[in-house]
Amino acid sequence: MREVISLNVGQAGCQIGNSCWELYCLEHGIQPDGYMSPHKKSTGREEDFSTFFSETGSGKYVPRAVYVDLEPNVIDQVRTGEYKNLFHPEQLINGKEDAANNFARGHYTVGREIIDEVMERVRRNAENADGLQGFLFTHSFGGGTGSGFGALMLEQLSQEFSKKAKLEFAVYPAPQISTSVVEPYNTVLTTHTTLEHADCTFMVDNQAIYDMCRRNLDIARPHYQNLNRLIAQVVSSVTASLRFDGSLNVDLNEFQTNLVPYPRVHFPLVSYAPIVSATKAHHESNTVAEITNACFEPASQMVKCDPRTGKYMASCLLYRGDVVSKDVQQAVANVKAKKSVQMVDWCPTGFKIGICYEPPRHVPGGDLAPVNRAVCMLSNTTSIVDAWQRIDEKFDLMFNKRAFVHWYVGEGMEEGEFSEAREDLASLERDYREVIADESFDDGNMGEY
Ligand SMILES: Nc1nc2c(ncn2[C@@H]2O[C@H](COP(=O)(O)OP(=O)(O)OP(=O)(O)O)[C@@H](O)[C@H]2O)c(=O)[nH]1
Ligand SMILES: [Mg+2]
Repeated sequence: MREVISLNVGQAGCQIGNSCWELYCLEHGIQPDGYMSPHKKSTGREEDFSTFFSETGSGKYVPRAVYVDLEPNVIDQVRTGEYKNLFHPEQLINGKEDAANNFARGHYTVGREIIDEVMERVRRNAENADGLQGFLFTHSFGGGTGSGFGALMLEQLSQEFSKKAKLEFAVYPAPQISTSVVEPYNTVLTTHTTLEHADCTFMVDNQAIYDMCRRNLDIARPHYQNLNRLIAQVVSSVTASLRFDGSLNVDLNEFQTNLVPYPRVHFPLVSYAPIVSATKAHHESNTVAEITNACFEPASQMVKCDPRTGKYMASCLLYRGDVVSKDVQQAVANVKAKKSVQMVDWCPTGFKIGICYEPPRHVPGGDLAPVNRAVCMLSNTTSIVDAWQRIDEKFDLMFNKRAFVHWYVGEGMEEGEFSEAREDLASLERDYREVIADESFDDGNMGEY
């Protein structure tokens, strides 16, 4: 059971998808036209193309992916862009008009018109896989299509493919970069609707990524592509063990089992290191110890929150590249000695380690320096509740005045759905708080490695 189907929904979902496929193609030596690069050197490593690509009779590799947007622009750019021949035209689906930042349009009205066609394409991709492992969903929480149509798809996927893993990467809205004021509404509504349908959700906070681009990569005014290429490195790290060999491979199901102690508490915090520009790269030695340490710095986190104020329920460190187990053990021991990392009392298992030998791939023209090793940390920490609290407060400010609610009611939603969704998010916040309700905070309790 290996294959994974990527579902890229709405503008953010599709554009992040573009950066991911650009990177996967580089990693696997596949050209933008879908054929294997003639220069692809045999690395002697075991690779599994079939996880993410299907091979046609003519030797072309086609992404196991479906792109959907309710309007044509973003997908037209794929159709005419450098990777236009990589995809089969049937994988790229768009409607005529977008969801206008409105969850209700994506979920109930405009989205309904296209959902059957989309599910049909997903089904066809699923039939094309021998042992489908699951789905990797990318979308924004804040867009009308990403939130509303994304939720509609996840509901249907959960009915039809209840046994398959559903992992999502979701763009958490940032006020400075956001395109609309109602993103907190869409975020709360989509989270409520999908809470039971997604197994594990990795949030990427645009503000956090934006700050990394400015601070670490010296990009004065980052564009979406700068953000997306960074996000793609993270998505690639999370999925590398499914595609490449390593001494300690952690597969999709293993992640979930380790990271999700209760079904609703499924939003691990992602950290990544090193994030360093080419110009600064030769000042860094980038040892296993350094990149491990960096994961515990707030500047490496994909979501702004303070893990020192919470407790860890689980943590996975996924290394890739030139990394040996001995160095990892040493690095983790050092972190233990120095940092105050608190594990919950009832789950003292410490860190799960994955090592994949494939190093991160440099994207030509990209911002990140070429490096020979990197690490991605996934930790289920109670401090991520900060992110929910922030969005809930913004929701309340508007909803107390019933501001903008008429746009949703105009698409057939009832005000009661807002209250119900908000109630559910309040209970999600409580779920996180209860995890540590009766525990004391003592120093150095970090469990066993
Ligand atoms: N990281 C990242 N965020 C994006 C990108 N495009 C849009 N966003 C963010 O996504 C949110 C807006 O959602 P979109 O994905 O553009 O909206 P959509 O899903 O196309 O929905 P509608 O256009 O309303 O139908 C805002 O928070 C944007 O900042 C992107 O390429 N990368
Ligand atoms: Mg859009």
